[in-house]
Amino acid sequence: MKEKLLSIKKEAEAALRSASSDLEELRVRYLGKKGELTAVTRGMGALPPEERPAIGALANEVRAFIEGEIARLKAEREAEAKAEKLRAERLDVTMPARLPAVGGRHPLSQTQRDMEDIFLGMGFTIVDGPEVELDYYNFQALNMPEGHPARDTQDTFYITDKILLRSQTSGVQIRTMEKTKPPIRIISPGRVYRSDEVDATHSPLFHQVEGLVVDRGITMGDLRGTLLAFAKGLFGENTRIRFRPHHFPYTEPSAEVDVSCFVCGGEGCRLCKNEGWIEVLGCGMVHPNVLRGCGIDPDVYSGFAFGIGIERVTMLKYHIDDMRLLYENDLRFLGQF
Ligand code: 2U9
Repeated sequence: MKEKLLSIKKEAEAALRSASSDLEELRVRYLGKKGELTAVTRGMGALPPEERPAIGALANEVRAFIEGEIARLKAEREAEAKAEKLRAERLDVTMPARLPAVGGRHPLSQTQRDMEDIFLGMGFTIVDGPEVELDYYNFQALNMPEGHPARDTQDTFYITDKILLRSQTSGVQIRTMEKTKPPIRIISPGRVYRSDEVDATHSPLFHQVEGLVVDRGITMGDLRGTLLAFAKGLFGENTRIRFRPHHFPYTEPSAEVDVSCFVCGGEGCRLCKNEGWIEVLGCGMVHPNVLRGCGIDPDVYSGFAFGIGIERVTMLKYHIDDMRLLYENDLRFLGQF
């Protein structure tokens, strides 16, 4: 029996030592209720009583040895697995963070916001309106009756003979005048459409900010002061403006407005083509027919209006020489703003 116990010990030791050994399986095989060691100790009853203590002690020693080996190997394997897990999941917390790619505002949106901020600062309210517009609000109410030559030059996208894509945001101002009594001080930024061929300075879809002020006693002096404040706000405190006579059907008198070149200050340079001045907007005193058509008495009230192309201002400010760059959304271009 002694030999049997020693051979179990030897065999178990060899089995446990193999790296691929299944510890639980070996525990069951040697120590389990039906295990080899248990079978031997069960047979101890058949031994002469004087041999039992020595064999019992040896059996206990073998059991303790196998139990100890299993516990030791188990702990060793667990420690190894934990070390391996730590190695695999190692984090270098000192590594610089990968910053998320943050978008920026499109230069057209930026210019529109800059312009809005300037007019908001002067007490204007921003008003919105439909891009699909009635002929009445785009032309008729603006002193351009059917057959008026200005209708042809505007090359409008018609949807039906009475519905069109607005070619200016003026319908917004007409609706405001119909609905509210003066004083009125509004701007209407937004998308407009004209059937133009695409080139470096034209697009069938572009953006403008139009403005309208109506009250008692509004004069061209108010128009000039407002536009000077706008020009200084957008192009810099030293900016000067000049008016050149022009014609629009909806304003009388009308003017085009130049700003002193913000690159050379008026000396003459590439941007202003040596003129010293750059054209940026159109404006005028609201035509009496337009006021009357909206139920505002032109003998009591007067007003001024202006229109500014957002693309044109953006291209000037950021020295962009081709309008198409503003619509292609190439991130290499947009990333520069
Ligand atoms: C009402 C009455 C008058 C708006 C005006 C202009 C002059 C003008 C152009 C600027 C560049 C259009 O985007 S652009 O091509 N606009 O020159 N716009 S006066 O006049 C109005 C508007 C509304 C009721």
